[in-house]
Amino acid sequence: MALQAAALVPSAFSVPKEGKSSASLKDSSLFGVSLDHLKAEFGSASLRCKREFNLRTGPVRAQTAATTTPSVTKSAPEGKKTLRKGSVIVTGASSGLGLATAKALAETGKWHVIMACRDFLKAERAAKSAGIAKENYTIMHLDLASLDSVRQFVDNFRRSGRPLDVLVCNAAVYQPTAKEPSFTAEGFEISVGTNHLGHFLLSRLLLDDLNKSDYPSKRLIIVGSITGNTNTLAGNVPPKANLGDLRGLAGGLNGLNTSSMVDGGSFDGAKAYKDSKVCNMLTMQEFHRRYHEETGITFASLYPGCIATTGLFREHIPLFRLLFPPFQKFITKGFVSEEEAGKRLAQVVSDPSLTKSGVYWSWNKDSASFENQLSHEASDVEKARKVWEISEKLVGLA
Ligand code: LMG
Ligand code: NDP
Ligand code: PMR
Repeated sequence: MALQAAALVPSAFSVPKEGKSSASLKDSSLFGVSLDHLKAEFGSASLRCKREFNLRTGPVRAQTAATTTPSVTKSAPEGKKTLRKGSVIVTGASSGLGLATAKALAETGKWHVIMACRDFLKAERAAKSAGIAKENYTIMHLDLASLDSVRQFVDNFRRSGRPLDVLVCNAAVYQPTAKEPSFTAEGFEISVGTNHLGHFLLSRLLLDDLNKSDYPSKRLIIVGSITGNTNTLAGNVPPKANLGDLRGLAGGLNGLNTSSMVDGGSFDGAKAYKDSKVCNMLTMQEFHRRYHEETGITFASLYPGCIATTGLFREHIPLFRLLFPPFQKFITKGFVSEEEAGKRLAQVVSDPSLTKSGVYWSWNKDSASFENQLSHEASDVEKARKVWEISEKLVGLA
């Protein structure tokens, strides 16, 4: 069960990382062939801001310690004003992209990273072997496949008294070879349950905390992916993401009296993952439309590149795990190292030039960021609203 205490663990030497990334090829082309014809216009999604600011965070349990947000600036010895350390929560920071991002942020000395992980000891070992200095991180238990755990995490975080300046929803599971669905504690199919619903509740609850922050740029980042975007070649590799009319999601994804798939179809683990990423990208935009204007919080998503070496593929067949990295490195040229991908996500967390809200970031071959276009479904305003409304019922916020 949940380890509920936050802990500080000591650091060790840095593990040498891979060399420079060879990431190239924009999302929208392969072998120079443009996929622009597949693109749906981004629409006016990001322009419509509405609703008075109403932070309905649901039945949050008692907050035992008032969040003591230290003043955003402090005086240096010479009387010069310096920015206080930012405080960022990264979910799934025990491996892959999350760990690399935690390391990249911690190394700047400007961030304290709260590593929100389901396996406390794994996270502790990972932080140590990545060489993250102990004063720059705290590990807190979070199992996104349990809504109780999400609520516990929020309580524990608030008790810690730390401010929240940036939240990064990064954790994910991918079950490409599962024949049968598995389920979260509340009985949701595990990919959408963890990747989308767990993060949906987490970010809804923590929005209030983000809003209280006095940091110059407050951000909520939800990691997306190219494979959920059918306006790209990668997004057209079967099975394709498709949320349909959301009948399975509305039914609770329990696989009993309703389908375990969002669109109501039969179970497909690879599709469930891609669907969950579409939910992630739609949620980011819905957050933007509902809350950006009132709160000033930047809501963003991204495709960090194909990080073909991470634990995400742990359940894929061995042949896939063997061939996938060279395939991405030498054929698609979409490969990016964990280190490089971590720097990209760290940019979205802290780069002063990436404050635009409602954006899905990607990177070109020189690792320069650009605002990418989402597929028609992943930018569908009406679908975003419906996913939001159904999700808030499922997680007990409505
Ligand atoms: C499926 O597995 C599951 O069955 C399904 O249940 C679901 O989970 C789904 O999406 C999830 O996955 C699919 C998996 C199984 O397919 C792959 O693994 C395909 C991706 C890997 C492709 C490897 C291609 C081999 C290339 C080797 C390159 C290495 C060296 C590079 C050196 C380059 C030097 C310049 O299938 C398999 O694992 C079996 C493998 C099947 C191979 C299919 C080949 C398709 C390759 C297409 C690439 C196009 C190449 C164009 C070449 C241009 C050259 C310039
Ligand atoms: P990893 O498997 O390396 O990392 C995923 C992390 O999520 C792990 O730390 C894992 O914990 C954690 N996690 C899984 N389930 C839960 C849970 N129930 N509660 C809390 N944490 C959980 O994969 P990546 O680093 O590749 O994936 C990170 C993000 O990047 C994901 O959102 C993924 O969709 C996205 N992405 C990845 C791409 C890639 O090519 N790899 C491409 C595009 C997007 P544990 O260590 O305990 O297993
Ligand atoms: Mg894909 C530009 C080409 C490109 C890119 C950037 C990716 C990224 N992939 C591309 C092309 C292809 N892939 C092609 C041509 C094929 C057929 C051989 C192919 C296959 C493939 C498989 C079987 N690719 C995959 C899989 C997976 O199981 C991965 C997946 O879908 O996970 C959900 C995957 C991925 N390809 C990517 C990326 C980034 C992934 C995985 C991670 C993710 O989206 O989160």
